[in-house]
Amino acid sequence: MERAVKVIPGGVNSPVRAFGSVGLVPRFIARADGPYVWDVEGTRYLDYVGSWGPMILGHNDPAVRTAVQEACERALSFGAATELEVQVAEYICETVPHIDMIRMVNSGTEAVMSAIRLARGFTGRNKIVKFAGNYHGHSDCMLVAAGSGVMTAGVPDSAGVPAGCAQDTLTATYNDLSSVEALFEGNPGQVAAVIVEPVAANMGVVLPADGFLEGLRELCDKQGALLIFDEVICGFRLAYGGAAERFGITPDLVTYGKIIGGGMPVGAFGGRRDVMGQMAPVGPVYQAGTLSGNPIAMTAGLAQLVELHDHPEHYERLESAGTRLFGGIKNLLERFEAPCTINHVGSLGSVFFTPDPVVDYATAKKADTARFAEYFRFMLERGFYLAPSQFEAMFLNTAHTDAMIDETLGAIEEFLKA
Ligand code: KE4
Repeated sequence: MERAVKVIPGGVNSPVRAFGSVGLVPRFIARADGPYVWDVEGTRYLDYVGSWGPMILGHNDPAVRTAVQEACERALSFGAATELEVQVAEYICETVPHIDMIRMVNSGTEAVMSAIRLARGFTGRNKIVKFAGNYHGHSDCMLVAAGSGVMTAGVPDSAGVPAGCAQDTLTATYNDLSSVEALFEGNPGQVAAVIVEPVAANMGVVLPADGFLEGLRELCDKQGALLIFDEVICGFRLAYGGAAERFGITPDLVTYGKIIGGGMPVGAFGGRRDVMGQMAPVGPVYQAGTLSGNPIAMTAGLAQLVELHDHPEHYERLESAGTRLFGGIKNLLERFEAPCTINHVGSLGSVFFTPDPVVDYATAKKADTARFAEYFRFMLERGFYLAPSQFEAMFLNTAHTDAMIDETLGAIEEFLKA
């Protein structure tokens, strides 16, 4: 870490990795396999971060690894059209009902930035509605009341974002449809899109209230705005078709990241053909990327998606593992009357150190982050690697066994007793 901070700001290539809010020196990870990571001192941890979501099959999955190793024999990057990119796009369009067309990029941030520009280009409108506590990557206009690392750092907006950029970003309250209606009424005919994390996971996990997502769909239809589901976390996790499938809502555009790359840098945006058809080179909305659709990244992503799609039992396992872990934590919190609450869905969950229900940014911010830091440190010392922030999620993967989950519950029980 002393070496790192001399040459990398804060010693990390992404702020939330710095362990700032948990007051520890970050563990430098050397290798991973299945549900485990090992740090440079050889200490093994049961990993509940999974690279923040991508490692849904566990680390070093044989199907993904062998496909990548074999692809490397053929070269790393061409910057040219390849059949593989067509195969990946065809596969996703065939297996995800609401995706007519898709464009590959290199990160979730890039996917959201591109989808926002597309929505503005398609509608001819400038305003974008987002929700306080939702995090959509670090493009300028999305760093307004953002979640994840900015929320962790307690600075929901970033320096360096010109007022001119932020002024077109309107912030609503998650799970509060009236706050969205008010923004539409206050900006008639000006809202290009509403972008939402269909299950929020960047202020900790916050589930959509009954009718919330349906209400957004209706409002966007009524107002002529596009509904963008940011499924960078939910996509291919909450179901193969993501939150859109799980909750039965059809967005106009979806953004992906994480799982779609199988651990390699991949983002994507896709959806309605009439909207996607506005993208360069066939339409007026420009977007580009040297390494977009990179052969190695596409190989890793396709291998992971095919494994997930061809084996629905993976999703049954993720559901049962989530019920065991998060249901088990809920029982412990009740048994010890801990001033905590837990939100979870499928293989995603968060323990909040506040007794009140967490349904939006304001209630999430009530959490006792100092107490979370104690919990994090307690678990890390016992070999459990959690996301180093109250405002992130626990990510289960198919490599976590019931025995490992029960061990985790045992450690949490010890913490609650202490
Ligand atoms: P990336 O640019 O980090 O690939 O994706 C940005 C992004 C967009 N949308 C959602 C819903 C996201 O959760 C993310 C990124 N997630 C964070 C973890 N909460 C990435 C971890 C980090 O910043 O290092």
